[in-house]
Amino acid sequence: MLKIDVLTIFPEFFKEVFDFGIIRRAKVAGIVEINIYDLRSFTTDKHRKTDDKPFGGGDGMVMKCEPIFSVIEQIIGTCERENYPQVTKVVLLSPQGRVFKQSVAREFADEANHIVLICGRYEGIDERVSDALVTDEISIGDYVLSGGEPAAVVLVDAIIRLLPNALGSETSAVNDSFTENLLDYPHYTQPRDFRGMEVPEVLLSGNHAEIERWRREKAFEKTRNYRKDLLDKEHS
Ligand code: 9D3
Repeated sequence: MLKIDVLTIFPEFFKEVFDFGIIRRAKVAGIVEINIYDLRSFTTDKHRKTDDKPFGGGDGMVMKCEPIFSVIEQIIGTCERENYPQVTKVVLLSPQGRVFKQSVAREFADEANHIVLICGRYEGIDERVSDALVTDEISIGDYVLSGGEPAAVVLVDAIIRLLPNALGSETSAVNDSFTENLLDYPHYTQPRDFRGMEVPEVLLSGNHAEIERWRREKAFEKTRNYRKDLLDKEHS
């Protein structure tokens, strides 16, 4: 059982997002447990402040470290990274992190049994969180989000579907090394003729060797056209 804890100042953001499809099924099957922690409830001051003005001046606000240290101490039992169990990952979602890839999802799915996701907001998070608590800093790509919450959803989805038995018997997350760095081939279903747009003849032929060859060719063609970087790149 993988435990995923999400730390956020917007717990409502996650209320429905984990209750559909593969994630819901994995929860019901006892493959994963997901808990949302409201950082505001770990504040101790009268105004329940999760952020404050930056030392040194400047625009914007910085997330305070105390609530984050408190919740980590409660859920892991220590807020010293050196004392975490080997299988515990404390992940800070941030634009400064290493970019999330399928290989990173696999790494987490294979190695962790407890993943804590810290969602930042505002201009940033007090650096002492990274210095003392965080084992992995992750970005989901080169665009600006308003916080780490959407990124946390992306990680949770990508990791859970890689867990043993998370997908139904009908599908498999085990891609062979050949298709892993290729875009998918085109898919068609009924009707055969939709407003004059016809399904490629080869798919109706019943010749499975032919079909396999066509799909492989189309996958390469799409990858060459849209994602040449995937073909150039070294494996994984
Ligand atoms: C406008 C503030 N920016 C000044 C250079 C820095 C900045 C701080 C915080 C930009 C975005 C954010 C909030 N983003 C995330 O917390 C985040 C994120 C992202 O923005 N892009 C890709 N992955 C991620 S993971 C977390």
